[in-house]
Amino acid sequence: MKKLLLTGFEAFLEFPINPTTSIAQSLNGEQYNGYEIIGEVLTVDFHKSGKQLVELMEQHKPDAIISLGLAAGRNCITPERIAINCNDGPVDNEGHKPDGEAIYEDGADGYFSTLPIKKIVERLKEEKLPAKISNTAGAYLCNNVMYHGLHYAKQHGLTIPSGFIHIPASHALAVEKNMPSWSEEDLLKGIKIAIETL
Ligand code: PCA
Repeated sequence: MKKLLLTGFEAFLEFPINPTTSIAQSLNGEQYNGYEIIGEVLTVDFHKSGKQLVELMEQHKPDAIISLGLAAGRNCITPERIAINCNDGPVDNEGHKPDGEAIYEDGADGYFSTLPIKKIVERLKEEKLPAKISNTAGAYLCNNVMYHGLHYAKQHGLTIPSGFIHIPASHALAVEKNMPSWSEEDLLKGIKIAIETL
């Protein structure tokens, strides 16, 4: 059976809950749409998160990769179009604060997602789940992990679908912080629909 590497992130910054943690954990070991799902939770650490993804790629040799992250304040599911070769943004969970450095000195400026991002958005909307393509994943850890996955695939001649999807806050997080939110059920349903498009 084919393997899908599905990653989420731990909590970070002022957000005590990261809804992507439980999505990765709950789908870990499940079989869905012809894929065995390997669900893993990454740290929010500029020195480690990308390496963790690459190690998981080397260990499992997945046939597809979907990485998930929280985009607090967004109101819909947003597959990301592009990852850029830049680390910037607020402090990570280990206290590192980059200042616009390249992720790989010799890396491409950017890599486009190889997930079927248009199809994902169409299918989500057909199921009445709000979605749109995002043209920037920022320069924080979500961009960093997406870049690492696509860079590794390029360097190793892998033609697998690989990319990143940002999701809105869950209600549990929005109770703590005032922001747009979705039920955990709908977030999970949205990610399963994304997996169905592969
Ligand atoms: N979102 C952050 C990092 C971890 C997460 O879930 C981001 O958008 O970069």
